[in-house]
Amino acid sequence: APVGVFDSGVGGLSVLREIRARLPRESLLYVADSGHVPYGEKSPEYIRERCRRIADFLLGQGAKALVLACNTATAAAVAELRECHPGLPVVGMEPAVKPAAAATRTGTVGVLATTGTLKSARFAALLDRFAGDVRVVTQPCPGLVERIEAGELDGPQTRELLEGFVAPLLLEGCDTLILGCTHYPFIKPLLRRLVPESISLIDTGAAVARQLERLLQAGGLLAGGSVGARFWSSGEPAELERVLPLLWGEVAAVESLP
Ligand code: DGN
Repeated sequence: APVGVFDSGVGGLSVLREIRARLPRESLLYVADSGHVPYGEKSPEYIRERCRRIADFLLGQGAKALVLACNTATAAAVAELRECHPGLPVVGMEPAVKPAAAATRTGTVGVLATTGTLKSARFAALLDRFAGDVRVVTQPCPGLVERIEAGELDGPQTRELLEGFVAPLLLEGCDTLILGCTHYPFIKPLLRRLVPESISLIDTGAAVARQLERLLQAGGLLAGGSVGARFWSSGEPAELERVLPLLWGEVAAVESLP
């Protein structure tokens, strides 16, 4: 049986890549909710409704586990999805506060994420639990997801936008930046060029792939052979098809999400 992965758009492909690298024998289903992107400024109720529908679709396709490859969706909906589907492995994203707090030398950590993630109770709980004495400076990044959705990972507009978000974090003395949205690993090369070499950049995709592996293993659910990925979009399938070679590294057909 396949693993179902979804995001508001193309961001979750950064997580899907980590899953492919870690678990190459799993077959993968991916839903981009591109007809409703971005989630960042939407209400938690709206996001929960979208997650419910997409989860039902993926389970209808035979998914044996779900990955919410979106920090914003996880903050709003992971608890409810786990409640509705007891026994189903459900993996969510969260900004990597714990590893960042362990890594910082200046004692100040910056978090780049969507407004929805930063405002969530889940994020507040994460800080309570793991920030300790470390000062955490948050930076919402409205507009950045839209640039990445368009496949503009390196253009002047994306660069200018990102510079504006990062400059205050550097002024605050952050030496560690958390990429708290699954879209952002795609602009990591650009970000790397914009900040001094001494700044660490931390994201969560690889840890999520490891967590998925642990859950599949524990449930005796690891696949033994089938490979490949299938893609759906709630927006324009041709748009996702256009950016897949760049973001997924392969050409693939995209179906319309029913
Ligand atoms: N990729 C999503 C995240 O990780 O938060 C959010 C993107 C969005 O829809 N704003």
